[in-house]
Amino acid sequence: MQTFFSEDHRLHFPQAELSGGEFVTPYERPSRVECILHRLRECGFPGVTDPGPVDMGPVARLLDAGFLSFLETAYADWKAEGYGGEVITTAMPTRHQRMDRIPRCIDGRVGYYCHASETAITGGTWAAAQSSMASAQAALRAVAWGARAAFALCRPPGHHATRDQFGGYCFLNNAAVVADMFVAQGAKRVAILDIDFHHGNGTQQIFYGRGDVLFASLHGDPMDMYPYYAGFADETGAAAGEGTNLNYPLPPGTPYGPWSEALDHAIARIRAWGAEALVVSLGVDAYKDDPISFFKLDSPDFTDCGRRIGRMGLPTVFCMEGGYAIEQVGVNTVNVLEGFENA
Ligand code: Q9C
Ligand code: ZN
Repeated sequence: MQTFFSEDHRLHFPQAELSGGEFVTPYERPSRVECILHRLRECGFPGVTDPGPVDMGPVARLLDAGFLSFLETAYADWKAEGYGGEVITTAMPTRHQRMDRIPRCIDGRVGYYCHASETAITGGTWAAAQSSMASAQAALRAVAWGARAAFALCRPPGHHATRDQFGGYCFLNNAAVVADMFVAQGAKRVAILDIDFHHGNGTQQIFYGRGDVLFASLHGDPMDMYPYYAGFADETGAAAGEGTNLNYPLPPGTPYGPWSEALDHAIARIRAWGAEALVVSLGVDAYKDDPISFFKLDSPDFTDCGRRIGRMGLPTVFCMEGGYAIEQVGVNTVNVLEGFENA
């Protein structure tokens, strides 16, 4: 399968992530994708294709206009205020506060459009996020034109970004836009399978009320893990989307056995529902040595996981999400793709 990838991801590399009360070098860093590119080459995958420019039409159709223009000018607005550092929020609206007013000042706007303060915006973030989206869209086009599958090597990732909030290292929800583009091209039912270790709260939020896109996520129990306030099993969708949101929260230490049972359950539900196309939010942070996660998958498990996804027989777009064990992120990611191809 073809890989789509833009070098412009490098434009996003904040100096700092707020972690454990300290500023550390962000876990979500450029070397992650270098490691994946290296492994793709090692395994004889076909060349990597630059996606060309992003198509903002499908992005603007799905996401909030105010949010998009916020992202575009956030860093410039921050600098214009006289601030010396990167854009990091201090406040966010919480319970008992007003959610229906968008502040004029940049400090207030950053919090309004954010749901977690570990994630900084730099001068290059908007361009990098657009290039990541461009890769996802190019992969969608390859599949729409007849490829069985394509791999969008997205960076920064997307699945924590809601219709109008960034956070969790994510700015634009690549997988969500791909799913919506499948629908726009005529698919009646599209499934998103999110195997990143973290709950895909952004993707869930975007499709929660829709019956044409099913979202299924395997993740660390939000009682014990970010994003903390979403991802519980009783979140099943609303209105037209009732029954099309499937959460599989799993406890600390979960190994491949129970994880793969949940995967099989999700796959069976997607099959029974009648999905015509599949988007995989491909995070490999369920790996046993991931520095910020608590599952216990080993590298060969990712191959088996890919095989199970491949057996679904659906046109599939893979969008890269998380995975922070730098030395193994390439092997684990490519294992999923190889398992899929050899299914
Ligand atoms: N001390 C993705 O995997 N919490 N995002 C980090 C580190 C946020 C992960 C805590 C994790 C976000 C795409
Ligand atoms: Zn993750």
